[in-house]
Amino acid sequence: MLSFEKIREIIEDYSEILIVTHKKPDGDAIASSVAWYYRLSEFSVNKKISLYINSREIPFEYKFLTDKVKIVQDDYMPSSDYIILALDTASKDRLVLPQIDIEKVDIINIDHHISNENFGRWNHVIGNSSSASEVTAKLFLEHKKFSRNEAEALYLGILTDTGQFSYSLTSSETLKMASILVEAGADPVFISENAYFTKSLAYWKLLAQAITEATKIDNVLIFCITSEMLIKHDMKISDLEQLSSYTIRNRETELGIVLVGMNNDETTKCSFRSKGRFDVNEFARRWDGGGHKSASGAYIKRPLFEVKNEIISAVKEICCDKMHNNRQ
Ligand SMILES: [Mn+2]
Repeated sequence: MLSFEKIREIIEDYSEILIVTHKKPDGDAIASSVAWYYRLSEFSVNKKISLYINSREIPFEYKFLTDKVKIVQDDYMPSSDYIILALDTASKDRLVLPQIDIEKVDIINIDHHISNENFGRWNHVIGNSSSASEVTAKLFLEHKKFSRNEAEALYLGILTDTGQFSYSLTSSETLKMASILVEAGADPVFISENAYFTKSLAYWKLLAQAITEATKIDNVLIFCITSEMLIKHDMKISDLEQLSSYTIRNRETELGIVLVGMNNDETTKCSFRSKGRFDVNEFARRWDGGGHKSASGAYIKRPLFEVKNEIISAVKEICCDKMHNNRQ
């Protein structure tokens, strides 16, 4: 475990800090990265602070955060003497970087995934924390109060990773931190409007089709989004952020699954959501994925319909039995 002071000591030995996060960044990934960018830019004036997020993958609803900061391009080359600060990323292969050789770089790994592989030279992983943004907020408070920009970013990260304070990792600590962030200038109305009320009608039409065509097995609901559906509704994969949360927002579902076909359905992105009684981190591990007990995911390099059949079999064999047993 690291303290803010320790992180400060570590980065003293480098002339540049490159902040990075995971593929298909969600609200928490973007928010925690942006917050670190603000904090380090402020006190490390003699160092270069660079932020890299694949700009093509930033969901529309979080652009209000990234529009205010400078993000380096894909062909960016850091100075010879730099360190990576990785946020919200469970394993090294999930990191998205500009064109650099990660094997030669020191990494500080700050995260909250219980599946985190501690891939950094230094690791600060709090597995029971709601979000990388909450982990970050606690570290920042050891140093000093939040600026308004930091507070806005971190509130957004906590809000989205807790499903608007509804998932099981929402603790009294989380809510206290949200309160401190609001006191520091985060505007809950403005942030919620951006994060949740800016979806296009095309998004809702896609969701309607996904619900209409969903597969339901006992208390498991599976949405299947094909590449063709994305084209039909003129949507990108990055527009689908939060879609998986709709699978469990009804009283019939305990476990929700969203399968998205990528590259013409040749590869499959899986998201798993649970109301908390079923461990989806464990479930995702069957396909080398991971995450949290109530939210996890996996990328499977096989066609969508092959994966769908396999997941349906797994659901039939294991999930239903397990949930029946849990209820007894
Ligand atoms: Mn997160």
